[in-house]
Amino acid sequence: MQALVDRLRRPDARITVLTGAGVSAASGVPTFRGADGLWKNFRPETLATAEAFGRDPKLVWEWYAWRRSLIAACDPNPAHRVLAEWSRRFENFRLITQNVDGLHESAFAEATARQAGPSDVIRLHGSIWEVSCWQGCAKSPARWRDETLSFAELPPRCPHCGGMVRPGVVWFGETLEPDVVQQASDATECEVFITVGTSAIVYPAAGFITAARQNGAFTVEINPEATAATHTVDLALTGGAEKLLPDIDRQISA
Ligand code: BJW
Ligand code: ZN
Repeated sequence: MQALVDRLRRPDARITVLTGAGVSAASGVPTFRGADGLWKNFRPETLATAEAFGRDPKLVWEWYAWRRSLIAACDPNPAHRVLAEWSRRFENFRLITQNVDGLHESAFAEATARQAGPSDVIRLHGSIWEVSCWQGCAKSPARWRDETLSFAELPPRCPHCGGMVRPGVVWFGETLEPDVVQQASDATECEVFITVGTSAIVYPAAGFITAARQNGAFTVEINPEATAATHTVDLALTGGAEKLLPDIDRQISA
């Protein structure tokens, strides 16, 4: 722990944090895998793929509408707040998230009194608060924000062509946006790389941990459980992000 704290005491330290569902667990957002995870009751291939959407768009939308309502009732927790504060404190801080819930962005807006932009939070898997036209009709933008909690019909309709819209998230088998991947890849050129609350099994996200190590970063994991990354990092801290991140923050401020 001291090795990490010493590195974080420099305001010009180049720090990158990669988060996953576990960072939002203390806010009440279910993770995907594990005992209480979303995949316990739902099979990914029936809900989180384009094939599943093509087969049964109403079922997929019911799942996303349920998750939207659940997330809308959640607030950022101390882990999101520390990371938002670090984005102000450190000159060279990058935050990459696999999460689609928008809680990093909410914490960032609270800490900085401005909305988070794409370079403040690098969102690998999109946003549950965005949608796009399933047909990709010519008149519609690539995606747009829609925070509706009770849709008049499921699937909701594209205002531009009347076809279906889909959630603005990245499903299995879909390619991530190339500029987002590039930004995340650039962020692995850092001195300290901290992976927080991810099982580190979904790619390309998990590969950024390896890339950071290969780029010479001191790599750290924060997670209550052992993961695919635990034995590859320089320092594995066992515990919840909502406790450990504020602990680290207190130590670097002391
Ligand atoms: C706590 C805690 C607390 C609990 N504090 N922690 C290379 C190798 C092998 C496979 C592939 C590869 N490249 C691509 C693939 C295929 C695939 C993949 O990775 N498959 C693996 C499962 C093997 N990847 C893709 O398909 C990606 N696309 C792609 O690469 O395109 C190129 C391509 C195209 C076609 C063919 C091949 C390549 C896209 C991946 C999209 C993932 N989408 C989802 C759904 C998003 C939408 C939605 O939300 O509905 O993203 S799946 C789901 O997993 C979601 C998450 O972002 C992602 C990661 O999950 P995460 O965040 O790690 O959550 P959990 O639940 O797994 O873990 C939570 C952790 O928190 C646990 O460790 C807990 O212990 C911990 N925790 N409480 C701190 N308080
Ligand atoms: Zn359309």
